[in-house]
This record gives sequence, C-alpha cells and structure tokens, in this order.
Amino acid sequence: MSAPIISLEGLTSTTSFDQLLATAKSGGCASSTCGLSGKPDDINPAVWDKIKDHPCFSEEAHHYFARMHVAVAPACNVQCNYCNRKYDCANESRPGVVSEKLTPDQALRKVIAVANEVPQLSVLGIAGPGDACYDWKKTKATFDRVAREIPDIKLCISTNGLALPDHVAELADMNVDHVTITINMVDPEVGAKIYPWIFYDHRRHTGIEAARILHERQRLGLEMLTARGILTKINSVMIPGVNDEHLIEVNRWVKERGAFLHNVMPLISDPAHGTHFGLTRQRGPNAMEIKTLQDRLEGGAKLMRHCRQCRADAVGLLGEDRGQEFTLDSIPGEVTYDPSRREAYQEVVAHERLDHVAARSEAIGMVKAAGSGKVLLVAVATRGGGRVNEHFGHAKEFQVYEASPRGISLVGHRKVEQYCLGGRGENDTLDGVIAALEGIDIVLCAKIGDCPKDQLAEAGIRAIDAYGHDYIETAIGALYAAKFGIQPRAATA
Ligand code: CLF
Ligand code: SF4
Repeated sequence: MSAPIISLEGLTSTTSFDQLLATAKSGGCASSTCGLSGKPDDINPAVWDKIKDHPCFSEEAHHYFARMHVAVAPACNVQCNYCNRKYDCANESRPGVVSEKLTPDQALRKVIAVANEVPQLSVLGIAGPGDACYDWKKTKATFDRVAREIPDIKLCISTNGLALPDHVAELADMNVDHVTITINMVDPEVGAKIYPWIFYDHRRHTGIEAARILHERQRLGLEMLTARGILTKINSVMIPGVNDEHLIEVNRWVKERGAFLHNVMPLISDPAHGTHFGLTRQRGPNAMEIKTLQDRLEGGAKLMRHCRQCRADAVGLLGEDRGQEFTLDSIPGEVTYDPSRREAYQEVVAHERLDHVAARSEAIGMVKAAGSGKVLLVAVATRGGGRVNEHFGHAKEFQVYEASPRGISLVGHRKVEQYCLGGRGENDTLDGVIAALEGIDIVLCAKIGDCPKDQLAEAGIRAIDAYGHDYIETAIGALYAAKFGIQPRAATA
C-alpha cells in the first residue's frame, strides 16, 4: 500500500495543522472523485453524500470528522428513569455532567469559534440538555442563525420523539438530514418500567397510558421522517432485565419503518446521579453484554457501534471532548467565520480516505484469504485518522475491532483512565485498564513500555507496538493472517 499523500497526524495541534494547510494549498485536490471517496459498495450515492462527513452516521467518517453540540434546549416533556434533570439528557449524553446553557445567539458565537479552530468540524447537533423538539423555538432559532453563517455545516438533532411529529415539516425545510430518536420500547408494558410520566397535550400522563402515547408519537415521527428521506438513527438504552431482550423486537420494528441506524447504548446508572435507576441499583450492562446483544442484532437494522455517549456540549472527534476549550467566557464577543481551515482539511481528508479505503480493502482480503473461522478481538489506541497512533499510556479509550471470516469491523470501544501521567505509569490505573480490556486478544498502540506489556501478557493480552502509525485495518489484517493463515505481504501502509 502506498504511503499517505499527506499525514493527518497531530491534527489537534495548531502547528501541525498549519503545516498541513500549507501542503494542501500547494498541492490542492487532484481527484475528481472527492465527493465519493470512501463510499462503501452497499450505500447509494445520495445517502453517502449525506453521511460521508457525519461522524455518527458513518463509522468511517468518525475517524476524520467532528461534531459539536450546543446546549440550547433545557426543557423536557418526558421523565426517563435513567435521567436526573440536574444533568444533561441521558438519551444522548453521559449522566453526571452538566452543560453551560446557551441562548441561540451565544450558541452561534460558539459554533463560529469552534469552526475557526477545529477544522474537522462537520456537524452541529442539538442533544439537550432537555429535548430539542420540545424546546423547539430555541432549537430552530439556533439552526437558523448557524445555517446563515456556515451554510455547509450539517444540522442534527436528538429527541425523545414525543414532540417530533409537530416539527418534521420544519426540519425538512431547514435541510436537517439527520435525526436521532430514542426508542427504548415498542411495548407500552415495557415502557411503563422506563417512563414514570410524560407531558403531552397540556397534561401529565402516567403508567402504560404514558408509554402508549410516547410509542405512538415515536412511530408517527419515524414514519414522517422516512417519508421525507430524512435519515434517522434510533438510540436505545439497554437496561438489563427491563428491555434487553425486547430490543431485538425494537430493532426489527425500527427497520420496518425505515430507520437508517440503530444504536444500542449501555445504561449508565450510579446512585450518585440521583436517578430512579441509580437509586434502585438497576445495573447497566458490561462491555461484553452490549457486544453480545449487538451481535445478535446483526442482520437487522444496521448498527452503530462507535457511539461515545457524549455530552450535550461536546466538541471534537467522538473519542475526545474539547468542550472545556470553548466555554463562553473564553470566546470573544465578536467572532467572524473563516472557512479556510475547514476547506483545506476537507481536501486533505479526501486524499487520505481514498488511500485508507484501498488499504482496508487489502487488509480485509488478507483476513478472508486466511480461510480461518477464528475471531480476533483487537483493542486499538488511536488519536484519529484511522491509524494506530496513540501511546498505550496516553490512551483514554481503545477502539475495539473484530477480525473474523466476515472481515474487519469496529465493534465498540472501552473507556479507560489514562495510565501514564507526568511520564510515569500508575499500577492501580493499569489494573483498571486491564480489567476494562476483558475479552481482548491483542492491544495495538504506537508505543508501550515493558512493564505494562508484561502485565498485559500475564492477563493473557498481547500488546504490540510494531505497527505504529499504520492504518488500523492494515495492522489487524497482517496480525490475523500471521496468526491464522497466510503470511502478510506487507506489514506497513
Ligand atoms: Fe450529536 Fe447525536 Fe447528532 Fe451525533 S452525537 S445529535 S447524532 S451529532 Fe453521536 Fe454522541 Fe453517540 Fe450521539 S457519539 S451520543 S450518536
Ligand atoms: Fe432526561 Fe432526556 Fe429523558 Fe428528558 S428525554 S427525561 S432530558 S433523558
């Protein structure tokens, strides 16, 4: 495989980006197929055009593109048993963190500031801290302002669905192509265990009646979106013993109604969050339970497996959160949008993606040619760009890939505490990292010291840093072929 034309390494650093920009400007984009770079064979060009730079709707795009959320919608019309209103909407965010609430004008200032500094930015999402459709005036005012200033940014919302049917026509008018609905049940008996009440048609409803109304509104909203060609992602919170088995039916039901993606997320439940489920000690699923359910859902509605349950004010690539760099008091009162960095980045990515697609295809070919029925679970330390480019000790998460006779695919991630701080590793932290890597066969990283490598080996996990800065799939393909079949033709991209 050829070397990348321009490296995407270190894009979060301004210096690296300026170098990148200079290179891009001198070379420009020679390809006439930029708009199609990376398109998988099973996706039609019109859909690919909508998702190709959306980090949530395309797994491939999430290596290159970033989203930001603005917390403009604090009001909500539903009570979920996993939510405490002190915190952000837990349908699309981790509970336990609170966003700085913004007016639409403040949100616009923030989006411009981020767009000027974060060239990967491609999507603006409104995901709370309450419900984007119930708090509609602020959602719409924010989208109107941002679309005027930055016309090429994609607009995206996440909603519980109760007020969604009232706003589908306006969403279509505003060219919102991506909507997420949280659907945890299609059986109101199950719903009554998740939603104590809803507020609808000027009054509060409880129990099975509340769940039935919510279900009907979600059905109507999903069908209206599908009819208008707006792509929908369904988020479902997996609650063991409450709706875990039921999510198989949910998956089938949403597929029949045209959902584009289904994202099964783990319940995050902690008594300290003060939620009903937290206080009643309802546990969330562990990483292997989530994976097992997702594996059972394969073949139904297409699954999203790279969600990071980000905050209602998240900024950056999905695995990072740069929100704290863009608090309101750090942004000047007047900001003017400068598109140059985003435009240059998009040119660079178009090149890189073509190279990456070819490398991935070759790697998958190697795995299939090995002719083995074996499965390999590989945890990868990466900073983005689809490469093995993070040191083991600096990783705050590992992306988990599965290599099997079906090919190589991302199947999840494991969040960890950073092991190495200030140049030395902490043993207690390493124990936590090893526990988080349960079930993993191989760790791939850009660099690892002997001590953590040995301790991982004692836990039955092989750590390898020989593929630093290669494409992830290239490294995995070579390892799989070496372990189970043919010898790799090339170990580097
Ligand atoms: Fe935000 Fe959600 Fe749009 Fe993405 S997030 S509103 S679709 S732009 Fe993405 Fe974050 Fe998961 Fe949401 S990783 S929580 S799926
Ligand atoms: Fe909380 Fe979101 Fe549920 Fe509203 S819809 S109760 S904000 S999790």
